[in-house]
Amino acid sequence: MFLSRRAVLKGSATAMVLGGVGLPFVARAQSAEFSYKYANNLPDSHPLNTRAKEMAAAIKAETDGRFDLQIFPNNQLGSDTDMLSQIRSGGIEFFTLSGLILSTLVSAASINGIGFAFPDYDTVWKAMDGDLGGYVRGEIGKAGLVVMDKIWDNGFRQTTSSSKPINGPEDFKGFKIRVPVSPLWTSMFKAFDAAPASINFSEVYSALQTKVVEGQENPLAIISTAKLYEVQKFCSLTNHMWDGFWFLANRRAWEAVPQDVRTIVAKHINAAAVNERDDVAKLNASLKEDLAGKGLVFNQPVVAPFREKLRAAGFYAEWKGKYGDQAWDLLEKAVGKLS
Ligand code: X2X
Repeated sequence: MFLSRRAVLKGSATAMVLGGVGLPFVARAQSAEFSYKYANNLPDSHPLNTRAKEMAAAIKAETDGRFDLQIFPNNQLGSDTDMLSQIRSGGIEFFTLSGLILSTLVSAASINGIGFAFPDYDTVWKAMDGDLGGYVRGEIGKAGLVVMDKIWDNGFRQTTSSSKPINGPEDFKGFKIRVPVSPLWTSMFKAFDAAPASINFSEVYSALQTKVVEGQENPLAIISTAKLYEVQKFCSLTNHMWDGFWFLANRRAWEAVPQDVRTIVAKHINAAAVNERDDVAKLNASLKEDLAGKGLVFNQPVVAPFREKLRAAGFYAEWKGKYGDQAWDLLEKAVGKLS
């Protein structure tokens, strides 16, 4: 922040001089008062980044160039673990992170990822735009980060593998599966008697390619845009959890922005989130056929035995205890009784 403001001051001094010699476009290009970085872990072609680019242009236009949002997709600025520490220190100003990974800092933030909790998107958006999401955002705020109101869609997660399809919970036994860095993910796949390995998304393609792990789980939009189908054979539509990205801001950087500009920035970020939800839903409808055409073999397992296995392993009881009654009640109010 300090450096970029200094650069802005220097920039406008230069621009004043250059402006006199007939290079007005230099003055325009350097006139942003706030030049903030937004980093994320997804490929450039994922709807999250397509909508982010649109949103950055809308913010620039409506702030008359005062606010310039620079997007760094695809782990260009590091893994999720790196970026989480950068958003806390102010090295980056904005970052989208799965609530499940954010739970390494804010324990309540993984609650939407409880296995088989959400039956469909209607239930997801009602909860995340309603009381459950409000509760989680409150907890994120207490941890010193700013969070935008609307969560972005990652999606319902499916299981891919290079070795075998997953037809029932017994197929997870001993299965070497990559999971993101989050206690909830590890706990859930341990409850299935799988062998989960915590690996940041930046390393997933190569971990699958070199067979460090047999499989991974992600929504179809990621399996497609990150080209995981190139290094996986089977896709089992397990729909085992719903995952979304919270749009986070470094508090000091956010509070340095005047209120009128903040209102514009937040408005466009939240609008982009709502559009991105739509894009991902539409993609999901067409991707199964598309990915099958690329050689991925699909199967649709029955869900009830997976849920039963988690229940029998004490998974729901354990996490109810960890989140506490208040949070768990909000989850059950949204999705029905779980344990
Ligand atoms: O790391 C993953 O698998 C991803 C991209 O889905 C998340 O950000 C949780």
